[in-house]
Amino acid sequence: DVEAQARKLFATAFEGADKDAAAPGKEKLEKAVCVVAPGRVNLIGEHTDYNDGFVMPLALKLATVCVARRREDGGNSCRIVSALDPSSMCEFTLDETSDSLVAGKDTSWAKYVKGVIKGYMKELSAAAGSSDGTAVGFDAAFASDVPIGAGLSSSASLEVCTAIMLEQVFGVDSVSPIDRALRCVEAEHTFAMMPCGIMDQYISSCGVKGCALLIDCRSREPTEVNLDDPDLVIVVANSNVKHELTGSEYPDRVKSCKAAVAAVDEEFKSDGKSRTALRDVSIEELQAVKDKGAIDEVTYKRAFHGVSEDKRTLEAVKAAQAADYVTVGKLMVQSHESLRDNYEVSVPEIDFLVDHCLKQEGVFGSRITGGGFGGCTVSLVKSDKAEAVMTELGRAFNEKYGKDCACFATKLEAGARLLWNNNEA
Ligand code: GAF
Repeated sequence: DVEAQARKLFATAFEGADKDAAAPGKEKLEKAVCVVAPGRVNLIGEHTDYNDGFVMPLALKLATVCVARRREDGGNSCRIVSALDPSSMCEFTLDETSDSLVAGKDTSWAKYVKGVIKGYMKELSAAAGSSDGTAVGFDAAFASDVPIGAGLSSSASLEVCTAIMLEQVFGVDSVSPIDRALRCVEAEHTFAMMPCGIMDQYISSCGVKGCALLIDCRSREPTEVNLDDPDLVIVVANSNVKHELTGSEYPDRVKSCKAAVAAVDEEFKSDGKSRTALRDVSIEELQAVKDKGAIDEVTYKRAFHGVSEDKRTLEAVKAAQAADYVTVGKLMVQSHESLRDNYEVSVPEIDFLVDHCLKQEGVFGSRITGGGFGGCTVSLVKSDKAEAVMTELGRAFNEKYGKDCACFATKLEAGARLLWNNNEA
């Protein structure tokens, strides 16, 4: 299990434990804390978060775990290590005048950790209690079972895990879970150069057990949607096509959406309405600016997806609240079609998984989930059919592509939290 991995890594990396001898669960880990932050899967509301729209994700059991301890000598250096590559320990100081916390200097996995630290420097300096405001460093070991590049928010879970680790290690209690998520989004923007919305970090930080969250990405208000239904299973299938969202595909789509908003705002400015995001735009207005030639066909398609996806998401929430999974499923399929044809973020392997899943008995709906260009599908399935659906998906995918797709059924988990704190006697 991931917690055991993180414990063991901490003991071997920082306590000199013999890596073969450290018995799981028997490490000392004095004065250490252990926190967890989950990955996520999004049921519907894709590529809407950066348009001030609506999303409906849930937190997974797959998660990043961190065991960490404040430096006891009061120094400001940090050591971080990841179970993904235990040999690549990264050391740096909490010194904003040095290079160590400068965006762009580190392109390794440590950039996510450093980006979050940067956003907590004020609290870390205050927590140190030193007269010159120098922050105290820490040692931290990370382990995760969120697959990387699978569209399940491995990087957001690392960021949120880092944030809650800092809060726990340094006794910071002034940061709300939503504020924590926003700081992690900032880290993603500035240190990973990814202009993402707030969904991934938000659900990793604020997830609620048994529920998906409808998140209004403008007001940042969450609404719990209880899906803890024994008749329903959420199935995730990983195409194992690695998505790399660091290329231009994602930023290009963000830009297209903004261009459509600007064109509509310009065209209709005499009505005095303020339009700052796709959230404020209607299909009719989009059509009008397209007809005038103010936006091209591709920009129109991108924006059309965003506007129609918001509507679908709100309808899906209503249907889910009424346990009308047939309607939720239909909306998920429409979402997939729009992501495939209008937003153009799907790939053949994902389309195959969705199409094949929809042919199976007991499937309400299926779609691509996350940023796209590979990654996973999410499907709503009747409980008594879930095993058969997963087996058949695996078989058919292997037959077609000669490789496995990892399928799993997930429960709806809680967001980031403390697992234990050895400072509390
Ligand atoms: C990625 C981004 F990080 C999210 O903010 C969101 O835009 C998603 O793609 C698409 O819905 O996961």
